Amino acid sequence: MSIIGSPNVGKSTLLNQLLKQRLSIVCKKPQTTRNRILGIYNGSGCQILFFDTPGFHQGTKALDRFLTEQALSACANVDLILVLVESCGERSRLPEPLLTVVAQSGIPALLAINKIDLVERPRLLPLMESHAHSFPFRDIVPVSALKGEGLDALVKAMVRLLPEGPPLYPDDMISDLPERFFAGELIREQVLKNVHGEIPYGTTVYIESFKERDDGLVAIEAAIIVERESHKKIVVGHGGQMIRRIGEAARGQLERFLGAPVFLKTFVRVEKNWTRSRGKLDEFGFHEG
Ligand SMILES: Nc1nc2c(ncn2[C@@H]2O[C@H](COP(=O)(O)OP(=O)(O)OP(=O)(O)O)[C@@H](O)[C@H]2O)c(=O)[nH]1
Ligand SMILES: [Mg+2]
Repeated sequence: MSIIGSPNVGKSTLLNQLLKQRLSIVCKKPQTTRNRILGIYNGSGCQILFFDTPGFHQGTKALDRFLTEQALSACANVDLILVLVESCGERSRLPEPLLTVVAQSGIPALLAINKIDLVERPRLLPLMESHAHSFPFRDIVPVSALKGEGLDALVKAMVRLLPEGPPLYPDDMISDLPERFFAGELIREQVLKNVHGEIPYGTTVYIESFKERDDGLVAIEAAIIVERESHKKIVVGHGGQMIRRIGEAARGQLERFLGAPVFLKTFVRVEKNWTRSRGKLDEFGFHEG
């Protein structure tokens, strides 16, 4: 099943809580997730395959179009769609263009209202009622992905709505994506956290090499790719201060994720306007599917 919704509503936080692992990177800034990411949930007697997706928004650059395609492709070939909204403010509204796609797909949809830790309970009921009138959701579940509230009820609702079948993956597997993909994501997460303004949106991380040595150490070389020389200066920082901070924080996260000591070498490379080029997206691993 797929988790879809506007940017920043907490899709990746929800996936991580369900899986009890930091699989998909999370940031307080929107447009964090860039790929459709499979997470495999193994509960008692059930396996649920989740796709985390980029927040749905309508930009025009090649990268924006890629993100939208990833979100939309998640509305096909699944048994259930989980739409996520927030419990107050602008993002508590249903994302209309996405709902149109869901309606056309004919796939059953479930709504989760997230971030209920931020609102008073009496406010939720009118919101749930209004959303129930707007779209034929099979169920509506209030949750707090951050605090882990309501997740049992959410999983129950999903199990009820999903068809039965044999498990598709071994029960110790958590994703089908390679470790080097997650390595790039963990480094990009640190760029998002440490570099402010627009720069992280024009940044990607390309893993040039990923080697597990015989002594157990994992040696990773990563290029942080930016759009302009002026961005490179900021990501490198005064006397290399920023890139060192990003590298150190990322190395800690990588060691936790891989469960092994990591030697990480990072450098910054300029690729002019790569976010506008379909060819460059392909080169950096933004593949359809
Ligand atoms: N208070 C509160 N914050 C939350 C909750 N769930 C997520 N957040 C925060 O919301 C922000 C965005 O979370 P993400 O999980 O990155 O959101 P997303 O929908 O995956 O965002 P994109 O990948 O950019 O589309 C982060 O700062 C989270 O900590 C929640 O239940 N309560
Ligand atoms: Mg996300």
